[in-house]
Amino acid sequence: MNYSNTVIKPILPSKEELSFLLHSVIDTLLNEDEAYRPRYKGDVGSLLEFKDSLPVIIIPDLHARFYFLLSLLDYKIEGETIRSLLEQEKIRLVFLGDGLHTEAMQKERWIKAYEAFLRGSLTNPFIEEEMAEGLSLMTEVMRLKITYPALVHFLKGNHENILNEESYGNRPFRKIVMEGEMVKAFMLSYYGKELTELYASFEFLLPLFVIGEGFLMSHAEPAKAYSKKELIEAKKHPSLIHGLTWTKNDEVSGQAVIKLLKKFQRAYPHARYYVGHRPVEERLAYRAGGKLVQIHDANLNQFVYLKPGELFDDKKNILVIE
Ligand SMILES: [Mn+2]
Repeated sequence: MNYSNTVIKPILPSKEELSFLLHSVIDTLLNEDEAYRPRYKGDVGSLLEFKDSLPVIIIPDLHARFYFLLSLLDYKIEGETIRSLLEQEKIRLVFLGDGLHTEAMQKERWIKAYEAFLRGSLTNPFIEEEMAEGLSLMTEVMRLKITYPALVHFLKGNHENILNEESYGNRPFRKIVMEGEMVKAFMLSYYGKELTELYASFEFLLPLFVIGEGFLMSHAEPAKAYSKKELIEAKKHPSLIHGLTWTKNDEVSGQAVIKLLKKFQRAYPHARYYVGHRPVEERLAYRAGGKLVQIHDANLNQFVYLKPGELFDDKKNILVIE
């Protein structure tokens, strides 16, 4: 089903709705089951470890593609929608992060929003439309997380930085115009300081790394072969947050991927490491000698569907929503 042709239109969540969802999702994230999200000194860790045989859906960077998420939930696998499979606890969803900021497809709108921003208009119709798409998407992600805490996981990407700050492993962001600064200004002006900071707390609580049966994941290619302890305690180490969310193509050798697979996937010699972050042309790209699979194609609404232990085949395991 293609929702962009229907009447469902993204709208900005009200302050009350955003506040309610943020408080609920923060509570959910703070109380995740230690069976898959180990803690340290009472704090929630940044590592997710799944030891069951549930099939997994890996969703690359959404970048405010609200209709992609709606279509994904209605996508049928072996005759059942993903939403129905979630209700039956038969599937797990892992989002690779980067929920906000539309990309090149909305270049014109970003430029108009920037012109208004330069004139001092922080909440102009262009940024409002942009944020309606981004926040409709993220509030739906929050609802999913609250409803299916053990089955829906959203990893922190470099765009999970609503305050556009340069601390805690974050870096300010700009691509087409000054997206990071404009979104921060919009949030402060439209929702106020308290809600914007609450959104930042939600982002900070997101996990960073996934170990499953036959797969590893993080938003970006890992800069180093971190230990399990480091991954659990990642929030204590800004360099580690940065090293899992910001790595550029060819910035690192790919050795970390190979070492991490050896360390955490002893039982699965064909295991792969899945990331989003850097856009790819034509569905996917392989790095690290074929061990790293990059799946963020901004022009396609695609995802990976994988059964634990299954050998990844890019012709079979990457599904595209038409
Ligand atoms: Mn990214």
